[in-house]
This record gives sequence, C-alpha cells and structure tokens, in this order.
Amino acid sequence: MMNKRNLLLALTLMFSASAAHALIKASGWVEPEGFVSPESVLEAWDGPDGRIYVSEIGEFGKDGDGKVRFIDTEGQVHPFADGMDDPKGLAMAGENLYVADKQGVLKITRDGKWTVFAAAGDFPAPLQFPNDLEADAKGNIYLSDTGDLKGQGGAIYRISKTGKITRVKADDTLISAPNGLLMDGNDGLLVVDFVSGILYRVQLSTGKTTKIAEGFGGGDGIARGKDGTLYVSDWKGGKVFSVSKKGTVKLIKDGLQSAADITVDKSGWYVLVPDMKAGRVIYLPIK
Ligand SMILES: [Ca+2]
Ligand SMILES: [Ca+2]
Repeated sequence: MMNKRNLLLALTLMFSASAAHALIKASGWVEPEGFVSPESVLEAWDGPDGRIYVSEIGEFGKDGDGKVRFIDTEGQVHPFADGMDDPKGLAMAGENLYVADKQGVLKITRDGKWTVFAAAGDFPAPLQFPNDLEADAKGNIYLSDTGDLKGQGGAIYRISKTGKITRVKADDTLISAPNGLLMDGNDGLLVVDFVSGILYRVQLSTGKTTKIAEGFGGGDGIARGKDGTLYVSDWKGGKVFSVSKKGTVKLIKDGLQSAADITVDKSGWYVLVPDMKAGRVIYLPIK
C-alpha cells in the first residue's frame, strides 16, 4: 500500500507543483512542522517502520531542552528521546543511533534511552561546536567540531567502537570550519566547510585534502543519492545543491530560511531537509 509520503511524491511528479499541492492537501498529507530548531534528519534503523528521526536543539545554549523525535510515514511526529542540550548531527553505527551534543557524542538505543558514549572532556581539545556525525563500515564514528563558526578551532575526530578518540589528519589550512561529513569509500571522508562553502575529500590514511566542488555558502549537510549524486545544503543561504559524479553543481532548492543537515531517505526518492529557523522538515523530491 502506498503510504502518504510516497503518495506525495507520486502526485508531485504527475502534476504541476501547485496542482500537486492541492491534491496533497486533499490526501491528508501535512508536511511536518512545529520542530524547535531541527538540525539533523536520519532514517535510522533498517526495517519497515519508515521513521525519520529529527534532532531538535530547542533553545540554543539552553541545556536539557534538546530532543530527538521521529516522523512516521503518515507525517505524524512522535516523541523518542529527550533531556539533551543542543543535539545536532545523527548517525547510525551498529545497532545504535548516535547524536552530537554539548556533552559529547551520545548513544541512543532503540528504546529511546541515551548515555554519553564519548564525553566532551575526553577529547584532545575542548569541543566548541560539536556538529555532524558519520560512521564508517567498521563502526568508527567521525565528529566534526565547527570551532567558533568563523574559521578558528575546528577539528574532525574519530571515535573507535571502544571509545578511543583520535584527531583525524586533514589539511587545516584548507578546512577551517568542518561541518557536514560523509564517507566516500573506505578511506575517504567528504567534508563541507561552514565558512568557505567548499566541499573537500580527505584521504583518511594520509590526511591528503582535495577540493571537490565549491559555492555552498554556509555548507552544512552532505548526503548521497542511490545513483551516486551528492547533495549539499547551505545553511546560511537556505539552499540545497546537487553535485554530479563529474562535479557539476546545480541549485535544486532555494528560499528556505536555514537548510541544516540533510539526508536521502531509504527509498532514494527524497532529500529530507530540516529548515532550522522555520521549524519544518522539507521533503524534496529528487527522483
Ligand atoms: Ca538547547
Ligand atoms: Ca550540521
């Protein structure tokens, strides 16, 4: 049976945007809103539930009001885990969901209970702005610290399955404010810089840093479609871009208030975009 999310896509592809909008309304689909500073979205855990998890910062700098909720396939929003500070990037590693927060990297089990996995005080340098998370095939977790958001103090860390924290080698003269992270093969990490808006590839074994594409403003999230196309969001400009395998950059969405950390859903049909300042999650059809 077609759920409302896929009905939304089918209608958008069949009709003009405005006609589709009227039909979407008639079908009962409501694009989820009412989030308080949503930062990251992820379709965590395999399985038929189709849940989209959303981290919400709440008030910036206020502790205890951050949370993770999920959207079901009907567009309804449900509580999941709360009591965090300013939760941002989400990643799955093994059986658990991880979230970057002020206290460090938190591990959330499927029942919504969380514990501190890598404490902020255990990092080689004090964490300033723990931002995105990514996991590799071995279960290591990568955390970007965007520093002072102006180009000072940024770093990328690797946290092993056993919790050992090391700094990832990269060319710091190029990457000054790392934000979005995405694995690229076993030895590559894509990084988008929040200050320069440049997308880099870091070779993990050597630290060799190569420019892939540029023009992403306040670069935030990176995601990959099923055909290998990359998607990059620009938080400051409220935009989402695609990057072809040949490196051609195309604007695919603008007019958002602040496009934060994106994902491609498991159907491969949508880029899901948390519009942080608008408090909404946008379903952007890409198929
Ligand atoms: Ca908060
Ligand atoms: Ca981010």
